[in-house]
Amino acid sequence: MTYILPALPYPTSSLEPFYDKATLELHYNKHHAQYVAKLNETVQFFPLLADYTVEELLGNLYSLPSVFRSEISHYGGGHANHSLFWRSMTPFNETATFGDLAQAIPNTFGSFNNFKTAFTDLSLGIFGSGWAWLTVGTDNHLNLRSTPNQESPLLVGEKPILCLDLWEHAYYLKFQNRRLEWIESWWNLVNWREVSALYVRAISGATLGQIYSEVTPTLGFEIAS
Ligand code: MN3
Repeated sequence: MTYILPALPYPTSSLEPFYDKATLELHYNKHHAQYVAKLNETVQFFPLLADYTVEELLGNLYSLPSVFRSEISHYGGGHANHSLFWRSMTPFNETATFGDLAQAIPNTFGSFNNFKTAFTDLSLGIFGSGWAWLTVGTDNHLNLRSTPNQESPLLVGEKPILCLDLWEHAYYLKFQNRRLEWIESWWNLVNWREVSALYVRAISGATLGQIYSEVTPTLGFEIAS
């Protein structure tokens, strides 16, 4: 398999003012694209991996040859994490959650606001570069977790359904050292419709391929490539 940079489901200017076009384009065209290129370099001489999606690579990392593991964790994680990051944002202001997730979040965290506060605190507390996650755990319960660098929750068997990039490259051009402003800005962009769809597939027993490969609606925009 040759891994490809997924098309964005919205124009690069459409997340303004919450996510600026210049940062988004640099982030997508340079950072994410580089992870895809390096992942392809890593797997090119290993045809046994040809049938795996990037999520399946990460979910089965410890059954892969150890010589590739750190590269697949880093470059594959970088590819999978950013792919989820893009699809879990939308230019349409969605303040409500949808479907089963609208019940599961308050059931797990007490209220939607508690969840939001806990996720924000988690994001603020990450040292250095990393990610904040809402995941479906192996017991099908919702979890909050952070990971360093490009590590994916898929490495420990959890299925991420929402993520926030806390690497400085994700926000420094506009927000500089004001990480809280980036986090608060990003909340305006969460694509709850998509996160809810991922949740439903994740708790249904669907395979990693099925959970993440389903085509994301283009939201009525022409695809920006
Ligand atoms: Mn990033």
